[in-house]
Amino acid sequence: MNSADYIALEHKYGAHNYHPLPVVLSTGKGAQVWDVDGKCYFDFLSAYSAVNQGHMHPRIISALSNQLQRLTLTSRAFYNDQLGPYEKYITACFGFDRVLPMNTGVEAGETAIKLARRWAYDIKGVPQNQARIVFAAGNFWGRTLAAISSSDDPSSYSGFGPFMPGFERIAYNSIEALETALSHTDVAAFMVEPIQGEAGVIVPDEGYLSEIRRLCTKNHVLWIADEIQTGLCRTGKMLACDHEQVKPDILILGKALSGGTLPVSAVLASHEIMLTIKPGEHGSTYGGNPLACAVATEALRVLIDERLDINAHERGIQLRSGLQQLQHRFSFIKEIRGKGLLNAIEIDETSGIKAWDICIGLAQHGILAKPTHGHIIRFAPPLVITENEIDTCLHRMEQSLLTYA
Ligand code: IF1
Repeated sequence: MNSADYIALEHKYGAHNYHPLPVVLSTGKGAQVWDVDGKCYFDFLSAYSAVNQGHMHPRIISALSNQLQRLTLTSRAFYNDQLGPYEKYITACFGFDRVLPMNTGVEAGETAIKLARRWAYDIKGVPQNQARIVFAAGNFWGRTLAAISSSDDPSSYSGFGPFMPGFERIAYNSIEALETALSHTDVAAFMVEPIQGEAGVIVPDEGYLSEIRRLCTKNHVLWIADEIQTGLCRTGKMLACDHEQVKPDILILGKALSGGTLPVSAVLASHEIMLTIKPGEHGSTYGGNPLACAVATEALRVLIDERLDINAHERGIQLRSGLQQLQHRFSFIKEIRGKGLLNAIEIDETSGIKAWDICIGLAQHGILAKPTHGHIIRFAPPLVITENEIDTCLHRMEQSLLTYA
């Protein structure tokens, strides 16, 4: 079978909930992937930041295959010999008392909101069913009914109502809006991404995270930091919050927590917050399974041992510098944004040039990237990408964009 055959199968038998680029991938290694015809690409999407450690990292695959020979799933009806050591390790990594293991990122978000509401009722004293959660405009934290209830993106929420009550949205990167919202006594939490990924890599002003910390503390409101996309070295620090040395009350992680092998997410919090949920009040079939714990432990160790935070920082500077040189040559590149290896370019919509067409051209030149919101292209390669590989990719980008010169 060739690419067209695989695409036809997905079109005929699958839901049409995505519009993929016409590329059919079959193998991957490090920053590169290969399609069924043997063409090699540099992956500048990284499965939306889930393969920070690179495709098929040998240490992570080894941890996976070793545990696969022993035990994959017990449910939490019993203990297992992987969960406790993993919980001790990940809580020490991030400086929290406790962790609640889940699977997908959106489940971690749902769990964080449930914890915040329960804390609001049991600890803060908010009247039952009155707890409010504040979100930022432009947020994206998944596809569940609660997640889309906080969204202001019609492609996320249209046609799926009615929506979750008790959710409020304020302008992102606005300290004034946050101060006003948090002054209400029934607010349980403010849930926000330190850099907004899906919104188009929106980097807030320096100091915004510090002000979130100050205002949440002042108003006895929990800060939930959604680091599912920005965390795990993606922005040049282990966590994006580390750029301002601030610590949220609840930290949610996912994606690269498993190095791109299987869904693993985590919610980290203090004793006070975490122990508001009692046995039998929350969970999931696969949450904390031995396979996930073994893989996540090794995925974290790889990030630390290989100093992928430093490489993300240095390669990010190199990439944005190269993109700025391209911007001088191609005026339709309206803006370059990013931190570490979470970057995006915004295409000037008045140019008539479509981000989709640019991505098709990039794919022909061996660079895989995907547009978001029609005119923004995310550039987020695996954090293992080398200096030479970035140079090679910048050259290929230039060759591809010459079409529009
Ligand atoms: C899709 C977007 C990215 C996330 C943040 C939680 C989650 C995500 C900051 C939920 C997930 C994924 C979902 C995937 C595409 C991708 C995405 F384009 F949708 F918005 F990355 F920007 N918090 N993002 O980015 O994690 O439940 O998916 O494990 O739904 O199309 P999940």
